[in-house]
Amino acid sequence: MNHRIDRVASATGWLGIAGWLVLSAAIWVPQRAAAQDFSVSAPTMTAYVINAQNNPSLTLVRGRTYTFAINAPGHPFYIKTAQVTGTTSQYTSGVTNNGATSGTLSFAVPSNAPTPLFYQCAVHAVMTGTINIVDPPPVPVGTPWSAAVLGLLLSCIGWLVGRSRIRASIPDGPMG
Ligand SMILES: [Cu+2]
Repeated sequence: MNHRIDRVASATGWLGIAGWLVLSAAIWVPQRAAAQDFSVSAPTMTAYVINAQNNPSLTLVRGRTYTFAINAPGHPFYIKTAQVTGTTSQYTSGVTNNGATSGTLSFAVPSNAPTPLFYQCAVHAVMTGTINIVDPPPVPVGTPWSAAVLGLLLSCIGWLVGRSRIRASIPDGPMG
């Protein structure tokens, strides 16, 4: 009997672990993988080149962090709330190194970030583009959460069964 319970405990424990792995994969991996980095250069004074496109519109997701690898001497790269040159209308929440001409600008998009925002060269009016800010896709209700609940339930059962089996195997003592 003990061997059978042992196998049940072991199997439920592994199912519990599998449930958590499914949860992790379903929720966290897509969130991480979706964040993307941008490479910014300024070969002319007519457009930023971002990931090989001239002044592309970008779409960023609230709650995610993006990095802009900037190599644009003479073209300070700003995240702004309006398409104006100079240093006014900067959007600063979650932004580090706003106005960089080289190095890394990172943007941790706040949950309340407005849309649209813009990137804008401080010197040249035409070096600019739209940054659309969107909400993250909702976590699908069905799969990951039920997998997590099932996994937690199974690991609890596995733990309880395993514990009772261990207790049953402990001798009562010399007088027992
Ligand atoms: Cu410029």
